[in-house]
Amino acid sequence: MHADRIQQPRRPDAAAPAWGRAEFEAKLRERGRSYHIHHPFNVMLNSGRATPEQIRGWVANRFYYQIAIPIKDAAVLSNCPDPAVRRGWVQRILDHDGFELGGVRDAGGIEAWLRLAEAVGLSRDEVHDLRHVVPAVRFAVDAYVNFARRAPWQEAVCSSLTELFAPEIHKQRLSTWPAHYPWIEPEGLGYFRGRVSQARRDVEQGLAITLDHFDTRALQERALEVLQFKLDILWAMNDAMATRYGVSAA
Ligand code: AHQ
Repeated sequence: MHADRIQQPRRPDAAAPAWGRAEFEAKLRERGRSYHIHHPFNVMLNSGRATPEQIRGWVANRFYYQIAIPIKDAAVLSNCPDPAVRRGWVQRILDHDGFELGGVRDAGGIEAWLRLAEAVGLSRDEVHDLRHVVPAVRFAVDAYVNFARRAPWQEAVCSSLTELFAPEIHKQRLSTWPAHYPWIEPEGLGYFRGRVSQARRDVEQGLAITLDHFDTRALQERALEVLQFKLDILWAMNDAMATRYGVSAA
């Protein structure tokens, strides 16, 4: 995929008529077949075959992705001139960094991830200092943040649409981990519970912007390329963790 290429490659079908809204959304959703829920490392995690070391490795490496999300979302905000869009998008930063507004306090998703880390037997320090993050996870995550900084803000919005498929993976963890991994304190899974509804809310805004902005066939093909770029980032993170921690045979 060349989503990050500055010069747009010529597409043979660019002159074709644009897909209608429903068909374009269906094309986006079809890319779910390469979502990382299907990656062997994730299948191992959610089918109960992971060792504590593999789970701890996944939690510690994914922490780097989690702390990158608000940085990525701030890049989207900094590139977006539309206050109405920013008002919706800023919620994503609060979801992760937490907030204290008008007496309402929420510790945020990054704190919830640290509670997950403690629940799987990691110390906060060893997660915070990123000692376990393998190079290719770091490179994949940095590629996402740098893409959001440089791409048109609508493309960065489109790249977040891997969350079309996220509620399923969060629900899958919630429905399988307690039975497979009784040694993990249940409250450690709180992050996944929160993300089911937050991902759905994210997608409402992100999908509407994407369906509105990418309104020619060439732009729609570009949107699919951008989504595939982000799907590949998630896939590559799993490749890196599989290489470092192994994938226990089915
Ligand atoms: O925990 C996740 C999260 O906060 C986000 C934000 C969103 C984005 O802006 O790209 N994507 C995302 C995702 C999260 N968790 C992943 C998982 O498998 O737990 C899924 C991932 C995504 O689908 O992009």
